[in-house]
Order: sequence, then structure tokens, then C-alpha cells
Amino acid sequence: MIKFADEATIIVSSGNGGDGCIAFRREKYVPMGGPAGGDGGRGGDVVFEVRRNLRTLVHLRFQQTFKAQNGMAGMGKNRYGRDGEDFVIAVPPGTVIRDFDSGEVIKDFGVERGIAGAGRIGGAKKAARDGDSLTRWTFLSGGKGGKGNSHYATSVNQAPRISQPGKPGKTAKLRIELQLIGDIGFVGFPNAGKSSLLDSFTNARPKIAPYPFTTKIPNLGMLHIHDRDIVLADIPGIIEGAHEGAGLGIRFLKHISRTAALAFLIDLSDDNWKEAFPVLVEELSSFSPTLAEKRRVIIGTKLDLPEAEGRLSELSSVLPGEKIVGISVFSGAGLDELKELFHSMVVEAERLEAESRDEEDLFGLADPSTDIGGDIEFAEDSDADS
Ligand SMILES: Nc1nc2c(ncn2[C@@H]2O[C@H](COP(=O)(O)OP(=O)(O)OP(=O)(O)O)[C@@H](O)[C@H]2O)c(=O)[nH]1
Ligand SMILES: [Mg+2]
Repeated sequence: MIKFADEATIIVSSGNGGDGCIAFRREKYVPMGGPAGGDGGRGGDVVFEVRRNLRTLVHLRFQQTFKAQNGMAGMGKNRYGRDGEDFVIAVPPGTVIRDFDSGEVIKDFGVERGIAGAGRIGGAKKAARDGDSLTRWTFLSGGKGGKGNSHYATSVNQAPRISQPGKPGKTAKLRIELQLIGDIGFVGFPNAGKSSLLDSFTNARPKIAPYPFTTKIPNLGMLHIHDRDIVLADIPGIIEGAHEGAGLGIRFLKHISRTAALAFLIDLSDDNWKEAFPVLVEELSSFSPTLAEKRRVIIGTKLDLPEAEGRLSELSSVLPGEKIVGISVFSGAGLDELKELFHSMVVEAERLEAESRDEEDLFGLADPSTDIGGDIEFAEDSDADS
């Protein structure tokens, strides 16, 4: 089973510039042939590269310090030192880079939404237009190489014994975080049927059981509909007081903070069905108000059970203005309708996102960095074939 790491601490350094050289031309019968010390090479840069095939930060846990190559010193006969090679650190989409000490966001690769990868509307096309694909980004540049003594010859000093040292590279300690990116996040009380829905709509095979807190870590699955992929994110159940740590707490909400929409699952066969929605909204708001304001659909589950009878229409009447769908993963009721709804919600969200980005660009306000906080520990990746 592959470990899924969603946080790593690393130390990165760019290369030092190579020193300039002090040398003189040696020519037969010419005592001092003039300065001929070459320049040092540039130190290598530290570069981050987003790779769409990566889904974890595991590779940053085996090794934690990364250094780009130093530039070589300049040499005699005016030869330049070779530039140091860049160090390229590959990260998955959805990676956020923070300064370790201040926690400040340095770079947020999450704006390339969609684990689904290439071919998404919005992101890819827009990025190409900007010429800013965000897939390769230089974080620390290497130190400049020093000048050789040949630069210092003047009419009064034709044999300068000075050269310039290379500039040192820079070092930074970083916290790298990965935010799983789904299109639609499932929220619900434990046992509401979230994993069952993921199982029914995707080829993810999460654990399903008739007791609460079966799901301990988020699961992602891909729903294919109308020639596109929609990533569904199933997270552990939320109960009243989760924001104070009850149950598994709300730390997993971080994983759905960037979804286009949320699906609230409510078990209509359970006696607590009426309190579910207000409690969930309350817990979400205490984590992040924007989460509670996301576009959403309310799904009444387990319609096949006798206890659920009549409750779907009652739910609609107590929550006017909400999109409500009733389903049963056993009988198949409502599933097609729900798929269509997921599709239209995601498409609509993307359209608005692209529009607002265009507006921001117009006013030069584009700022992809967001701070959503929340600490996350290791988790097991149940979907090892990703
Ligand atoms: N009758 C019926 N049972 C269902 C339906 N959907 C889910 N269940 C059952 O409800 C129980 C809980 O389902 P899960 O999918 O594990 O629920 P969950 O919301 O993921 O639960 P946690 O992971 O604990 O938060 C299981 O026994 C499922 O078989 C349904 O449509 N009809
Ligand atoms: Mg579950």
C-alpha cells in the first residue's frame, strides 16, 4: 500500500557562483602577457515543476535537502567556468509552497485546478494564453559567477591581481503541502452513504460499512460523463462539534476547500435526518465561510428504505431554494439525474471561474495565493493505482 503524504519539509539551496580567476597570459619572451583570468560560472537554480502524473509528496520524504550545482571557477586563458546545473523538484498539481518559519504562501500551484489533468476547460487554455503555464517555476536563482582579472585591466594597472568571488547561492526552508483537488466534495454525517455513492459513480473502491467513521481519510474517484472527468472527493464523516475536534474533526475539510461544488449527503432513513443539514453547514462555516457558501446540492440517500418514505418531499419543503435530489445506490433511483447535476454544476463553476479570472486580469488583480490552513497528517492512499 502506497503511503500518501500530503506534507513535507525540505531545505533547498541554489548553487554558488564560481569565483573569477586571476591568471596571466604566458608568452615566450613576454614577461607579463596581460590578465587572462576567466569568469566563474553561474550557480544552478532551484526550480519547481508541476507534473500532472504525480499525486503525492512521498518523493520529498526520502530526501529532504536539495542543492543545485555550484558554478565552476573561471580558468586561465580567459576560459569561463561552467554554469551549475539547476535542481528541478517535481511536485503534483495542487501543491502549495510555504515558508517554513512564517507559514506564508510563497507559491500556490493549486490554481491549475483539476487532478483530471490536461484537456480541462479554462485552466490549460488560459495558461497557454498567458504564457504562464505554472508548470515550471524558478524559486531560487543561483549565485552569479565572479569576474576574472581580465575585466580589471586599466591603463594604469595592466596586471591586476584582483578578481571577483562568485556570489553565494540562497537557501530556504520550505513546507510543501499538497491539497487534494476534487471537483465535488461529499460532506455528511457518518454512515450517510458518501463512500457508497463514490463507489457507485467511480471506479474507486472505498471501504463501506454500516457503522460510523468507516472512512478515515479522503478518497478520490473519477466520474466520466459527457466526455469529461469529474473528480469526486469522499471525506470522513462530520458530526456536531467537529470543529472542536469531535469525531475525526474537520481537518479533512481542507481537502475539499477547492472543489467547484459540494454535495451534502443526508441519510433519509435515519431519525437525525432533519438536523443534518444545519449542523453540517455550521461545522463548515467554522472552518471557512467560503466553504459554506459554495455551490451545492443536497442529496437525500437510502430512498429504498421504508423509513425514508415521505422525507424527501419534506426536506424540499423545509429547505426551499436548495437543489435537492433523492437517491438510492441500491435501487439506482435518482443516480442518472444526480450525474447530470454534478456535470452541470462543475461546468457552470468553471465558466464563472474563467470569467472572474479574466476580469481580475483586466484589473491586474490576479493573485492565486490563498491561505486555507488546517493541519493534516499522513494518510493511507486507498487508491494505490493512481
Ligand atoms: N439501503 C441502503 N443502504 C445504503 C445506501 N447507501 C449506503 N447504504 C449503506 O449505508 C452504510 C454506510 O454507507 P457508507 O457509504 O459507508 O457511508 P459513509 O457516509 O461513507 O460513512 P462514513 O465513512 O462512516 O462517514 C453502509 O452499510 C451502506 O451499505 C442506499 O442507497 N440504500
Ligand atoms: Mg465513508
